[in-house]
Amino acid sequence: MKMDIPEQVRVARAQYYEQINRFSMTPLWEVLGRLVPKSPTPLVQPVLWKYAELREQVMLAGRLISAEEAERRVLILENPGLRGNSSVTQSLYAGLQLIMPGEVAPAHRHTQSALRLVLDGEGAYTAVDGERTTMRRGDFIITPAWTWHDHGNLGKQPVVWLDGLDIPLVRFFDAGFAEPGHHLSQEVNRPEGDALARYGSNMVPVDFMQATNAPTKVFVYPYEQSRAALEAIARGPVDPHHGYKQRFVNPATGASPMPTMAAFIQWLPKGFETLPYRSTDATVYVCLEGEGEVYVDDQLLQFQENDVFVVPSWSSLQMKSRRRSILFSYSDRPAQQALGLWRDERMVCPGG
Ligand code: 1HN
Repeated sequence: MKMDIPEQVRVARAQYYEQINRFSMTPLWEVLGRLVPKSPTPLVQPVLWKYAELREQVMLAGRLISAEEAERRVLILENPGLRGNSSVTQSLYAGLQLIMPGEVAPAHRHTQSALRLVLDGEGAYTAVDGERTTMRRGDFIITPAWTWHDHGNLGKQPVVWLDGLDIPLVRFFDAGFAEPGHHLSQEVNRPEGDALARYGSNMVPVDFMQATNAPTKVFVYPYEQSRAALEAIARGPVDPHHGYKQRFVNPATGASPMPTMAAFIQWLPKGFETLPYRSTDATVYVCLEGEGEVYVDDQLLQFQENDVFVVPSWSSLQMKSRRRSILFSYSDRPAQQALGLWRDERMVCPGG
């Protein structure tokens, strides 16, 4: 209820606010509506980065600084509503990383969890906990919290991938720790493919038991496998809000691969138009194949291969594929679910 406030009262209140300000106090009633909104009021904006522009700029960085000097040669994708915060959404970070032939990105570990989506080039590897995996386009690779990781490029082409980390979330909790490795590259003590064979083949080692929210030991989800699965699924019935959409899991538990971030991959048939959908997890999308357009509330974004776009919390999302499209996405959904906060809504009619 809005009431007219007499001048005398307004002055008295203003004086009082100044007085309590000196004691580091402030009146709740002036901010209550903003503190407890009826529904999310995100600062995060819908935004799309064209890969052609991203690539051009990150290649320029390749001439200015080495991966070793930079530690990680990355251009951060900052949401226009959150400039200066290294954030793509309130809880998540996104960056475009480049590694040139012959370079290494030195070993380290930190409490932030990271995921990678390989976009461009061949011949690089990521090492996680003593095993290297060759990075191929579309591969979804994870480095869970506090695992040693380093990258290298043994090939002849520049390699570019998207990094997704929970940096703002960890910063929010003031729970960030990091440690440099003892060597530039960590020692390799398992053959390539070992973790995927042991933990990602509908089996686990005989005595293996895992805590429900522990990260998976599978650290690469090869695109070849995800794509083949989508192709098979796309012969069956389609979800009107999502097309054919799958959630990546820790195969030992069914939970998300890491406790703070979920990752998804979806297939939209040519010409398919989704019904609008919204959820409280602001989401970063990457187009792996195809092209199309999305409406984020009233804003139209057109995507092509390797373009990156952001859908804010509780914004209605409607997608239309011009060609058969494959989209990867990630969000903080498991963190929200663990805290009992996550909501979603399948909307019935466009704009409804
Ligand atoms: C990191 O460790 C990587 O390992 C990439 O490639 C981006 C951004 C902030 C902090 C650590 C990587 C990062 C990062």
